Amino acid sequence: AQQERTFIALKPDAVQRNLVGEVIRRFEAKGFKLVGLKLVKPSVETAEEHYAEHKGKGFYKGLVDFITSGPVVAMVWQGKGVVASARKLIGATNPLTSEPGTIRGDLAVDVGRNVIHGSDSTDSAQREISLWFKEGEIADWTPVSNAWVYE
Ligand code: DAT
Ligand code: MG
Repeated sequence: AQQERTFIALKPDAVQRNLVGEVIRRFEAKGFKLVGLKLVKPSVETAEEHYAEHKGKGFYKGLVDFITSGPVVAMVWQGKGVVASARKLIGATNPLTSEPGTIRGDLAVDVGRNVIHGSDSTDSAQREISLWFKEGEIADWTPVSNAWVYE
């Protein structure tokens, strides 16, 4: 269960607003393990595949335009229950209704500028990790803090 992985992306607004460190800090402080990290300006093809489930919706084009508008920090985080836990750390999709204490609740206002993406299931996580990362770009390691994070 500690091997569960999720895909997290800091969107172009997060990079522009200098929130990269703040968001990474929250995942580190929680106790999750960073196993993949890169700054990339996504191609339209990658963005469309990433958001394929939303194809046909009114906000799809704007979403693809936005996510491809600048560099994104793509990450893979690993840990017990990390997929669901990351979604809780991130908060609701619309930042106006995200709870305070969540990333979107604390750091964002508009749904089209909501700072961060996180996989919504372990299946989505697998699909998204393989879309954004090659095998050699993910590095597992053993944190010295393991015994103090896990019982
Ligand atoms: P989430 O990012 O919380 O998984 P989602 O998968 O439903 O949310 O949608 C993907 C992104 O699309 C979301 O982060 C912001 C944008 N989006 C979703 N619903 C929207 C809407 N009603 N209007 C504008 N943008 C929207
Ligand atoms: Mg989603």
